[in-house]
Amino acid sequence: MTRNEQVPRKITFITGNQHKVKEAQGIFNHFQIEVEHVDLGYPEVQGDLDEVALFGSRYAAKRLDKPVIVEDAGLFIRELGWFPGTYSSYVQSTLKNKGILKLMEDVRDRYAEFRSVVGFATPNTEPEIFLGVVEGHIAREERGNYGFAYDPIFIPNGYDKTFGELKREIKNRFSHRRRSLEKFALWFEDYRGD
Ligand code: ITT
Repeated sequence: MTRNEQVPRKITFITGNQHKVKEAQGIFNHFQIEVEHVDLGYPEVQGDLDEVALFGSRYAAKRLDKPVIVEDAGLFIRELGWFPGTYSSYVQSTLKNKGILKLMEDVRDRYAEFRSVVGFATPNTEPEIFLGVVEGHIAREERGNYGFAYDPIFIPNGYDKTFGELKREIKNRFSHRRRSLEKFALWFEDYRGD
């Protein structure tokens, strides 16, 4: 059977973020994977993205007694010592984009990257993780209403628009989340576990 003739497979995606669900659906369409969304909530351990994805997927697979994926992401700005990084969620709800732009006011090196780590686990097996990165830089001002959170201040390499100015289908072609979910999807095609 060729890839295109494959029967759709389902994966349970644990997240509290509706934007991520929509992006994941758009991406998984290319791989004949159907997304079942569950907003279970899982304890986010203090640690890097890998640790959060490992712990979260292990925890959720055991709680739901089925295979699951979780995804942990963040914006990493080089000149700020890779801040906000694992504090992205907290910083987005406190400093917000305006606060980041203020911190970056006199900064010339504006390099930043979004990173995304997908964790896949089953109740009986150790998690697998998949990293996706997109490189770019921080804009001088917020632009665009598409996307969410840091999208209006992030300009991906090769573009002069922010993610906030790019429609979801364009962001989905090469975003950090596209890259981590695509790695997972290709691996999952050959996965024959439980
Ligand atoms: P979960 O329930 O899946 O954990 P979350 O919104 O808490 O959802 P993360 O912890 O993975 O998501 O992400 C941390 C923050 O990073 C998130 O709240 C956003 O502020 C930011 N972020 C992640 N992905 C982003 C993206 O594609 N565009 C803009 N900001 C993003």
